[in-house]
Amino acid sequence: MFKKSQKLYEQGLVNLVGAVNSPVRAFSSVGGNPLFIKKAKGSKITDVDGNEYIDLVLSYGPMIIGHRHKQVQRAVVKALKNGYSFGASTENEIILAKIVCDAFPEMDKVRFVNSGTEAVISGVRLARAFTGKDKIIKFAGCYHGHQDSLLVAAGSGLATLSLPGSKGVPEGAVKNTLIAEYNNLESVKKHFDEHNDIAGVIIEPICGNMGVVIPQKSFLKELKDYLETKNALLIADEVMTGFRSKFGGAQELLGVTADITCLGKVIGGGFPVGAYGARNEIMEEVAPLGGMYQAGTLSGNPIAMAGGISTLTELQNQDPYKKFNIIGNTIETILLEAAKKYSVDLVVNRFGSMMNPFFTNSQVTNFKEAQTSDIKKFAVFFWEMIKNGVFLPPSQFEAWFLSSALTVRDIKKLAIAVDKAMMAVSEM
Ligand code: KE4
Repeated sequence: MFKKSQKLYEQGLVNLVGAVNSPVRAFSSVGGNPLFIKKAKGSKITDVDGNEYIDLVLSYGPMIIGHRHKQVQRAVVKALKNGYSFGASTENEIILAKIVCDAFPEMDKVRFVNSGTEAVISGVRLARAFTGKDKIIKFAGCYHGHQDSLLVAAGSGLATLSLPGSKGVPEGAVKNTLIAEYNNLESVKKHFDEHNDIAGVIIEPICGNMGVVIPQKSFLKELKDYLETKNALLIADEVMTGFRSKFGGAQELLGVTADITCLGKVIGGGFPVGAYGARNEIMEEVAPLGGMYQAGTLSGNPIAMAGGISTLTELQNQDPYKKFNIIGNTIETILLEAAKKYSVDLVVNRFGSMMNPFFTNSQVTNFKEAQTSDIKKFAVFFWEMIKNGVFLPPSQFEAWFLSSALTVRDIKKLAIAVDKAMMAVSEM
């Protein structure tokens, strides 16, 4: 079933670390070797052995309207005919900037970069530049890309590999990083009682990197109101949530407005685009207007901009968010009913089109509770889903994503796969 993937894996080990370019793709926490993908179209992805899967990874979020959408392909091919990169401004950057700023009420200006990590590096630097303070609070289990100062108590790949932090990050790089507990405002206030140089708090408004963890009802609003009393900024890391649960930010659905918003994934539609944005008085700190420096050779790349413009335009035309809720609710029900049928402890956290199961009987409202999930059960479930034609993120601590290309037939096939996978878990 996976002969060619196995062969490529062995070849990949020669010049690529673990045969991958991002750790989570190594399948470390589910065992076995990584799949190598050949192509994708719509809701499906096909590996090099010709096995086709319903794709709930979507490149960890970007492929929200499905793979190889014809509008995106048309726009990108057209852009390619004008050239690939100029190191100078192009009209596409203005077009995408307007689409993004119009979708975020408090965002007057945006700066494009090449990844979510770059967006967060810049957003954090901007908070420090604007406030003149150094410390940043992050929440255990949230992941904000691989910049030194936030690679502590992080989720996603670090949680997957059970890494407390990263080697190579000097003590000095994290001395200005304070850790709080998601959904626990007191754990934030404690830091303000002890420090008077906190520039802000960075948060995933819906966390997707512990698996999905949802803010309890008034947590974000109370956090923002509290920060205003402390002249500190709220930085919303919407790299994953941006445009995923509404055409704009999850922050708006949660009744809160961040001071700085970081974006990625969907806004590039599979091409490398990150962005950070804020109201004018904050963004005017950024060079060439202000003294906060940030730059990039391929920032605003015209091909990537074409990918982003066409993806967001198609997404806005489709307005699939009601459909996402219906499909998401259906999949949640399928999972819970199968767990009940086979007496498997299972909790499902979902927010719109991002969701995932935890093999635990505890509620999951923070990183500690997420870690009560039985990752051995997850591994068995994962491989059974693969064998039955469903591609999931190979980690308990990642969100599943829905695309608007999913069909009723896909959901029926997924239901059969879930039943078989849950039965396999119950027989462990
Ligand atoms: P990138 O640098 O990977 O584009 O974005 C970093 C990032 C920042 N903020 C949030 C909330 C994110 O989820 C991410 C990246 N997400 C992971 C998946 N959990 C990317 C997949 C990977 O690391 O291979």
